[in-house]
Amino acid sequence: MKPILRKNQLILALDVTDSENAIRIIKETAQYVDAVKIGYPLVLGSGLDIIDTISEYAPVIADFKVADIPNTDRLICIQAFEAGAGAVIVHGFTGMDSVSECVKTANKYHGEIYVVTEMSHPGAVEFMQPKTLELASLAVVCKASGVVAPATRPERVSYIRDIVGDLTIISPGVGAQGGSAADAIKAGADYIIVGRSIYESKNPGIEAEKIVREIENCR
Ligand code: OMP
Repeated sequence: MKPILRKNQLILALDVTDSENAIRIIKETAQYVDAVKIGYPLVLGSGLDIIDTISEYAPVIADFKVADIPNTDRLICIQAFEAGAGAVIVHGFTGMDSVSECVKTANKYHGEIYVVTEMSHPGAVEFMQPKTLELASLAVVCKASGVVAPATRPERVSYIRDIVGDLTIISPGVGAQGGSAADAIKAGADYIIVGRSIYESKNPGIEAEKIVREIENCR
């Protein structure tokens, strides 16, 4: 995969379900995004081959939130990397053996693993937030490339930054979920993940450019 360069600091969450729409949106936004995050909506809607198609425009992060026993995790990660993904998002609550297996598999493909720490939605405070320290620490111990941290709570991005040191932080929750790109970047996120504000917009390219300018202005 092409390396994810810290250029625009924007990752597009391409959560549409049909390939035609997905290709239209990435064509309009490719110049503004550093990577595209593809998850279950698009893969289940249009097949795993969409990863390869989209990776012609930008590196792909497969958001499969892998959360199983090590062997099943390994099999899922192999499918994602073989399909052309450069990175896979995994859950950490399954424990060190599961996350380590994902990292080991990623290393064979020169790929990356991102571990979810605290999610961006309100329900994340129920069970995840009390374990953020452990989940973020696990990412460090397992030598993951980075973590996912909530742009909806910039103070938690700062907290997570202190735990993970120089690991990459990718941060969803901007726009539709109420978070601000500038606040998350100032709090220590390396990349902002944005979905609906871009792909539901009449002009995804203009919307993506607007977010990139906002990030530039807060550097
Ligand atoms: P929008 O809310 O439409 O901008 O999309 C956010 C994207 O980030 C979606 O693909 C979510 O599945 C994803 N996401 C979160 O919103 N919150 C999280 O805590 C973690 C993720 C993720 O792992 O990407």
